[in-house]
Amino acid sequence: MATDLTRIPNNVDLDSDVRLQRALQQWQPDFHNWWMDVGPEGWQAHDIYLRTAVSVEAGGWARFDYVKMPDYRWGIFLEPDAHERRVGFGDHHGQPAWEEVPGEHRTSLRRIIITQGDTEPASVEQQRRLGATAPSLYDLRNLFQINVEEGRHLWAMVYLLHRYFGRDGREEAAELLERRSGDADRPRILTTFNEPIDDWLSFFMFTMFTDRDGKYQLASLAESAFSPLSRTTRFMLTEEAHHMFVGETGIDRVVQRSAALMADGKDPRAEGAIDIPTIQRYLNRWFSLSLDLFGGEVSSNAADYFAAGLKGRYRETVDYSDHAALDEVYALPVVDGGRLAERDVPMRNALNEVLRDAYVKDCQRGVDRWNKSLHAKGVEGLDLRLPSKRFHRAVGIYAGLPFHPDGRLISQAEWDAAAPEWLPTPGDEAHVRSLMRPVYEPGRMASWIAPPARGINGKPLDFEYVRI
Ligand code: BYC
Repeated sequence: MATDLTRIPNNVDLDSDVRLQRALQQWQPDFHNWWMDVGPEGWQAHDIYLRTAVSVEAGGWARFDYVKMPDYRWGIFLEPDAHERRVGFGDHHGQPAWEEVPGEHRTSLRRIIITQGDTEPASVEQQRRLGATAPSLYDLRNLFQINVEEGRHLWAMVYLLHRYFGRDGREEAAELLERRSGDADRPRILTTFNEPIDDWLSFFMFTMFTDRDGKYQLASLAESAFSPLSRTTRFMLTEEAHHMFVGETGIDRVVQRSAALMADGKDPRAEGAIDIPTIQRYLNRWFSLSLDLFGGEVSSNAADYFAAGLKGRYRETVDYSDHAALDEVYALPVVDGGRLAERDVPMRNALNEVLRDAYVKDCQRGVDRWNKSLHAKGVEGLDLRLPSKRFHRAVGIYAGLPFHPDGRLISQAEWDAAAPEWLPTPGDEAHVRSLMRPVYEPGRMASWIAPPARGINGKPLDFEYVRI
């Protein structure tokens, strides 16, 4: 495909940077090929009612129109510069923020940007087959909106690699299109981004829990002393909000549907809906997989990133007064001689855990909302719960150890016996899969999900969000 960079909406003065233009011109056709190869399967020629970012001006940054996905204008946007921005934390606190990459932090910064960038195409690959089974045109459109925006987030990281990291940045940008989610030889970097997402319950759990990890990681990068990273992640966060909305309201609608059936004395499974215990098991799975994405509880990487000013805490500038975090400790429950005991960890080494705590609180707010929907229909005693941070972990100090969802360390035999109550069983998966049938008549919903409260951009629910 001919590369026409004038079509890339941007606020980074792309026209005046010939070297950057050349790098992006080489990368763009590869991105297009990647999108056609492993992007949304079967929908590339359809008109989709999409939001496109066209500027960063408050209130006016997005435009809605019918677009074919391959023609989506993946733009490059950075939030405007804060005047005389300063490093907000760590050992360089108070010094002027950086407009270029300091040599001593180049390797770490590049690694953070690559890891962030790698998750974006990974999620598109994970979700590529969901278009065959969407529960409504509204949901189908939301899936594609998320997919194109993850594509744009990849562009955002590739812009940083091309603009600030020279030749090795360009090589890394190429590799972002070469790894594949779930591939045995060239997997995506982080664990969770290699898990398949083949059904819509998993998709809503992923956008609720895994995209929310994105929110927290991006927010901590928004604090970065490297201003271009801070500015681009701040703009990404505005798009991320919609992804989490899709997840949180998606699960809420599944819960509402099942609660309404139960209120009528019916069994959700028998009625082609999803029973609450199955929803709980999917929640347990995706919440624990997403907790892994924060890294180890005790991490010298996290301490180094903080000291250097690369990655701060959530709302570092607003919520904290001590930006050095040198004198505090974090009381961390660790397994010691077969029992849990608290150990004080120097705060800088516990920053992954501090971020994870902020994340858990945010997830709890969503779960409370789902329980409200249960109670509104008079369903009591089936409240959904977040399992303990220790449950079913594959990364960090609790990895592979048998923990009860309430956080107690149990024996392996107890775990083996109870795991089918806690994690999706083959029977759950078969039931959920059996419900995955496309419903593509405007305004109609699948049997297992309630309609959303409202349509998109003021349009009615029976609007043709995807032209079939
Ligand atoms: N999988 O010190 P540790 C999003 C590695 S989601 C595999 O404990 P650290 C999105 C680690 O690399 C947000 N490996 O962890 C959501 C290290 O390797 P080395 C994505 C893992 O480094 C939905 C070793 O284990 N953004 O945007 O403090 C849709 C020890 O690591 C994992 C970011 O993640 C894992 N889960 O923290 C679309 C931000 N965890 O050094 C998009 C950038 C750890 O021994 N990334 N390891 O070779 C980071 O800040 C950090 O890399 C992490 C890990 C927070 C992920």
